Amino acid sequence: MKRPASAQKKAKPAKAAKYGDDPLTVRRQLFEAGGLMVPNTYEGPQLWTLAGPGIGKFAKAKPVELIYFALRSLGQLPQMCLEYAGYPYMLKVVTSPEFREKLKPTLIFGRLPLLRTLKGTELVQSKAILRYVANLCGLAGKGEDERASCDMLHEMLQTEGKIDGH
Ligand SMILES: N[C@@H](CCC(=O)N[C@@H](CS)C(=O)NCC(=O)O)C(=O)O
Repeated sequence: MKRPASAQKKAKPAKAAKYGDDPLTVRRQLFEAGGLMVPNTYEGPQLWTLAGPGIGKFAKAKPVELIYFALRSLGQLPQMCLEYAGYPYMLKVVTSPEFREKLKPTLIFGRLPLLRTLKGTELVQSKAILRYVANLCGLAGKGEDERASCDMLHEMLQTEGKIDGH
């Protein structure tokens, strides 16, 4: 049976990112490097940039830069907000040896995640980063009460939510 013409059309390949490293290559190299458990003797690539494109009303927005390790943890929520809103971002993934040698000494509190804001401020502390990103993406709530309610839910999920296993 002949398939309808619309189904015969070849699916267009996803638009290649204009900037950033190829995600599949990054995944493979990260795997080869040992993910989070990168030995100090590892000599391959130590830093990758993954690009999240701007979509819809944020198609032309300036990207923010997020730096974190190859894990979800404290980098995941801001990344989810950016993805959900279609806000462009550059995620720099660093290995632990690269972090220890080059990045850690330059950080105000010596820890990641770090977000470089649109004005170039280096913001650390995951909750501060999340609030900044949520505001940028228009996801922080409208008006004081809604913003406070968003904060309340976030704090609950960070503490009680985890304790009760939800
Ligand atoms: N309170 C900080 C904690 C940051 C933190 O503990 N980061 C860890 C990774 S999840 C880190 O940078 N560890 C490396 C180190 O301490 O040298 C936040 O919420 O951002």
